[in-house]
Amino acid sequence: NKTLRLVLGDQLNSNHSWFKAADNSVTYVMMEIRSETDYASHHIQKVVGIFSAMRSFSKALELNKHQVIYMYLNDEDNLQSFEKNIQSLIAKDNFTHFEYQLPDEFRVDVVLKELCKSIEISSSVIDSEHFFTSRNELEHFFEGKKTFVMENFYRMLRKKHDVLMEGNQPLTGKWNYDSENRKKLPKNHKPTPPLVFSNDVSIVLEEIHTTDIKTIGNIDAVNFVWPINREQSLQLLDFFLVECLQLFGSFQDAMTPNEWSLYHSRLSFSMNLKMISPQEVIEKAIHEWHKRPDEIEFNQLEGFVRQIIGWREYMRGIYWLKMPEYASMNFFNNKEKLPDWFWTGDTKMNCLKDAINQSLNFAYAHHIQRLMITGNFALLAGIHPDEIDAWYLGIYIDAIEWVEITNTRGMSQFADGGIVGTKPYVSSASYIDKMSHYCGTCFYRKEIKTGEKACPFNSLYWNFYDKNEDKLAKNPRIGMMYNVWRKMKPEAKVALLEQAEYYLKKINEL
Ligand code: FAD
Ligand code: DLZ
Ligand code: SF4
Repeated sequence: NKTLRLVLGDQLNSNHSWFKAADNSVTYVMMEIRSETDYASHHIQKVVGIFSAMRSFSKALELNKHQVIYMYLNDEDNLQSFEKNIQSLIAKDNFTHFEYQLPDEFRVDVVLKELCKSIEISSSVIDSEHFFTSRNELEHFFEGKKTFVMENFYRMLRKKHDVLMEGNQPLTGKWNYDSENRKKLPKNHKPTPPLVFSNDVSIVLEEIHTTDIKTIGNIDAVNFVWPINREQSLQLLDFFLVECLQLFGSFQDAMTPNEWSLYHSRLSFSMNLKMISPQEVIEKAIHEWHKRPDEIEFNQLEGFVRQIIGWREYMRGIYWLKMPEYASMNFFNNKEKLPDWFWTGDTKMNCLKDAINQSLNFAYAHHIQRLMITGNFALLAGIHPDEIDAWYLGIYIDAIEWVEITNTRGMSQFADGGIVGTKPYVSSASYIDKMSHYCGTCFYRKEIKTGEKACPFNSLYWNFYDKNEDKLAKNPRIGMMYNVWRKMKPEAKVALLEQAEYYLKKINEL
């Protein structure tokens, strides 16, 4: 009896029931392969981070007496895909049974199901034991409903898992604190510097550089800032709880130049690779709030809990409900290419320059930068959702398709026509100025709509509404915008549309 168990690069969950006790009849396999490095132009920090975390996980398994086959990227017998490597191992080492954990990506799910049909030995699949919800829990919850309101799903999960509840009621009597969580950073406020690691990843980096793998972005190979194992992930969590949680909610939507993470946790990479679990993150956050009730207001805690037990689980559920159709949805029928400067950060638009450059330098941008700077611009400019998805799937260290595509195509681009969001997240310069300190030092002027130096967001914003009137005017949450648009003087409208057209024509020079 010999069992082969596959551990994917985003399944580094040391608390999984598989690893409770070492078993001589079981061998684990982990593999660095081209099918995974090449499905997007990943940020170099993402590939290095995932490989480093995988290597560290396999070493920890070996220390705990598990048998592990680790296939390095450049190993001669590495056939560079899950199915080929597994078929070859089964043939070579006479395994009698194959097991894997439910993958989080639709593509890999299909590959592994096909693989199990093609091999002659028996096979089985087990849960990854990471999420609060199962793959189909959202589908069951919304059965028969026309809309998928995140808030309802979130409340159900708070009740079901007894998170911040008093019997059947939310602790403090209120479910939602969003309205308190929209503050701009005060002018002279100096945010707490982020905890960064100094991992030496030069060996992994050199190995990647010997191949023709295409990557984007920058890296400091001797001071790699991201956590690459469970211990560092827990350190980052502790840092967040002690230093950031008390201001997390207040400044959740705030942006300021040269501060790349503010009071955000940067735990998405650790959680998406399953080095830490959403349960332990939430439990520790609640514990911290109990410990320091005078310092941590409830809105800060609820804002954080909502992102994890709410949005994160919700996006996973939508993904499994709507894939594979979701990946080709294009509600606005957008067709344009991303401007070149999305790959270089070389633009005069201050907000975009800052968000893109920090993404290239850290493989990270916080939520509101992704949504209201890069995402907002891409939607206003009518970029094809495939182009936008490819960019987001590559550039962020936490980008795994289940949570990338639902956020990008859904929340940010409204390409799903309103499954995830009730209206498109678009804005002119006034919102960006309200939430950030970008406009003051920008080449463009936030208050100008047409003519030289007009902020491109202003004309593109009205152009977007004008162009998509047939699809949006009936939306009750947007009707008001159309009243404003219709009441505008015809010459003002023409000037706005001409300005937008001019900017779209020279989009690469913005
Ligand atoms: P924090 O602000 O500290 O939030 C705490 C945690 O809550 C995060 O670690 C994350 O696990 C969870 N969370 C917060 N918002 C969301 C959300 N909208 N959906 C799911 N989980 C959420 N998140 C990814 O993990 N991977 C992606 O590829 C990804 N792509 C995105 C693309 C776009 C266009 C947008 C608008 C959002 C995207 N997000 C993605 C969601 C969110 O921006 C990131 O989870 C967050 O910025 C990660 O940083 P953090 O850990 O510091 O988050
Ligand atoms: C993202 C990624 C990369 C770049 N490389 C690997 C890899 O070499 N081996 C691996 O097992 N996983 C990798 N991953 C993460 C996978 O893409 C992820 O496991 C699938 O998307 C399934 O969710
Ligand atoms: Fe961005 Fe416009 Fe403000 Fe410049 S003026 S930072 S382009 S919103």
